[in-house]
Amino acid sequence: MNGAESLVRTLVASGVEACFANPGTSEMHFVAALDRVEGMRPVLCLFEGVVTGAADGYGRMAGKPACTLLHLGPGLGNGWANLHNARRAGSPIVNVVGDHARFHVQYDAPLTSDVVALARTCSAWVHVSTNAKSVAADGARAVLAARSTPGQIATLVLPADTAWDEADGDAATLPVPALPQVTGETVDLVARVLRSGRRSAILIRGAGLMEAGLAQAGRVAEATGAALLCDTFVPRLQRGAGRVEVSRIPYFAEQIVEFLDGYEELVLVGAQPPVAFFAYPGKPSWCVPEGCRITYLAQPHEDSVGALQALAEALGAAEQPKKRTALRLPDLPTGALNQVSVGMAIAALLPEGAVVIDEAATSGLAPFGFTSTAEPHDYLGLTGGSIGFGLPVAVGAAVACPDRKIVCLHGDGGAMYTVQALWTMAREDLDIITVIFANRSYAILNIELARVGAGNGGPKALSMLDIGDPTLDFCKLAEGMGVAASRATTAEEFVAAFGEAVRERGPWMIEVVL
Ligand SMILES: Cc1ncc(C[n+]2csc(CCOP(=O)(O)OP(=O)(O)O)c2C)c(N)n1
Repeated sequence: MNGAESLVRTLVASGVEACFANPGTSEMHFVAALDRVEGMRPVLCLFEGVVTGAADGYGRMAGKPACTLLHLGPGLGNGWANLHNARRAGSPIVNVVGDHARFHVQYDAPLTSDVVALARTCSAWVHVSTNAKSVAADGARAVLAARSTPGQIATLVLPADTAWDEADGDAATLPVPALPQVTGETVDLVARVLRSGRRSAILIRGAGLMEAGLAQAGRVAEATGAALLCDTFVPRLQRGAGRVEVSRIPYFAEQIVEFLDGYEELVLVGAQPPVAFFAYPGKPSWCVPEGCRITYLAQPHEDSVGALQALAEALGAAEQPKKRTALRLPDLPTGALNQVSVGMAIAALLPEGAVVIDEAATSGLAPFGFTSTAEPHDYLGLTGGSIGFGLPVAVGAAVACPDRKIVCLHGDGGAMYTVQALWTMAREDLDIITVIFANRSYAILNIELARVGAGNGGPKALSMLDIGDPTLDFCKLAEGMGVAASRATTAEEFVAAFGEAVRERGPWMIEVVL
């Protein structure tokens, strides 16, 4: 058995069952090992940004890591932006990067680069394997690092000779440590804060936004009157009918300030204090109201669901929250096609258990609003602000959850960053409906141009924000990659197309002409 096979065997034994890959010569032994080892699903992606985004989506939905397979520094560089988003989401990823054989590095061949330097900027754990005999154990450690709470990116650099040299066999898997518990003192402190009578909010991120955590948070909210909040961009939120609802913090700095105005106590559960996404001249970056006290119930690495439950008990809260979202579906829209009619249609037709991935940018507000009372679903947001995450994350979510309908809402600008994901959707026959909001513009940047005080923009400036010439034909792009496609110009056409895509299985793309 060579090093590559010992590594793949160890990864599979450690629960890593999917490999999103774009390999090259230095990864050929890893690729060959995939045939000799049962249990690893290889998924080819045609650009590394798709590889890393797919691994992010898989990690968010499976709650355990997939591995990537990237080609030296350039492959890692191409995949970096979606690793950044994944890092911000706390996604577990075993990021395998092939490199030159160690004896080859001295010759400075064309693909030689400082892989480790690049890897450090997006990874919590980086290791270069030095020996075919230890590469399996390195793999086991990488899985352990990736599976910490929250998840981390563990980059294992695999020099080609450590893959092809003889190994001793696979390595023992490593047990994942139990989650650190929040102390009773902390729970009591937060209970006192929430009983103080001061106006309070609880900002939750991570496991606390899953159904079980939300139920505990709902108990706390009903016992104390505290508001339940989540960040603008959440890694994963379970919402819709039957769930305890949280209010999402808005995007722009002044909106956040207004939204948080009057709160005197902010309790953080796996979250950081809210700040503005960007700095603007004369506008605040720090958005917590002056005089508002911040108390941490649980840090991101701690058991936030357990902490919320302990808090609910300490407060003597009722066993179950009384208030859960009631199913309320909008009427099917007719007439003009815009984000409101699209949002109504999606909310009305969304199947139970769907996974909604949101990179709809300026078209996302209405769909988010209408789906709040739709069938229960998961919602995944753009945690790191690097656009081009949605289509790849949809790929990974579909591989992780083959029995769930994946609905990917995307701006046309962002979609062009990683449009190759459509090809993988077709090749793997993934059950994904992609909705592209074709406004032919970088619309958000038109808003930002004025907001940052850069003026209204002349023809050159405005041309940098316009993607309408030539017109992108998303139907042709999708069909050219094997994905069934249709174009909607009215609400009726969208309802018909989305309804059909919900009933059928497999990848669909609907271009919403705005
Ligand atoms: C990697 C990366 N490059 C550039 C940007 C800057 N950026 C933010 S939004 C945006 C355009 C988004 O356009 P689109 O997806 O069509 O959504 P719209 O704003 O039109 O709703 C750009 C280029 C970014 N966020 N990330």
